[in-house]
Amino acid sequence: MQKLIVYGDIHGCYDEIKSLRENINPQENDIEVCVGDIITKGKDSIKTLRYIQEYDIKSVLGNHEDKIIRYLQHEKLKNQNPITLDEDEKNILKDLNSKDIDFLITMPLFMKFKNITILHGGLHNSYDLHNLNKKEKTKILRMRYLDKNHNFVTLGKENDDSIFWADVYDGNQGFVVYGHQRFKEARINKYTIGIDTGCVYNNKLSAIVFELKGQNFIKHSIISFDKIIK
Ligand SMILES: [Mn+2]
Repeated sequence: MQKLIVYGDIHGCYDEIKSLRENINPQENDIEVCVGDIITKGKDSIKTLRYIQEYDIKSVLGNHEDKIIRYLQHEKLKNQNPITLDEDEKNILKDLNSKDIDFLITMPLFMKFKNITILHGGLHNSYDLHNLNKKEKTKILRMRYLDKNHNFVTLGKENDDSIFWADVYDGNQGFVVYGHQRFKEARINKYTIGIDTGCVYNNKLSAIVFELKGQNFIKHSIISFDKIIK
């Protein structure tokens, strides 16, 4: 039976993605997808990026890949680059080869497999994923909280009235698997599952494994691998 395997934010945690994947033991016709943020923060970003490519694992775009891509695009314009990279990002950039860059720039904002939609941050009930405007595209990568009128709340501006997007999402763009916002355990709502369990913050790396039954992928299990703390 074909499986759809979705990995949470890896952030350069190479040992953990390798171990988690070996535990899941994907078979030849299974589909493997990352929710983005494969790189940055952790110790092995490049090694992780190469591993993902080597095993033909797909990924949607994360805000951390997006930042590197936007930096590269600005560099081509030869103007003052408005994006500032930290040391970690500079080191990653220095080690990227042309294949890595091709992989990064072709990461899509979302992927759909039957009834399952995979994206990095979140979405609003008004969004049509196949017809997003520029602002909506940036929000797909970054969405966490909405205000009481369901407008996007910038990171750090959330308060007691803020609503987590997944709590009001009505399922109109399919069942969404997302990352970006980290939780101690995978966060399950009626139409969503948040799969970033903060591996790079010393918690664990998680994946959700669906099985194809008829025309739909049905939730099967959540598998995690604890962060290796040396
Ligand atoms: Mn993120």
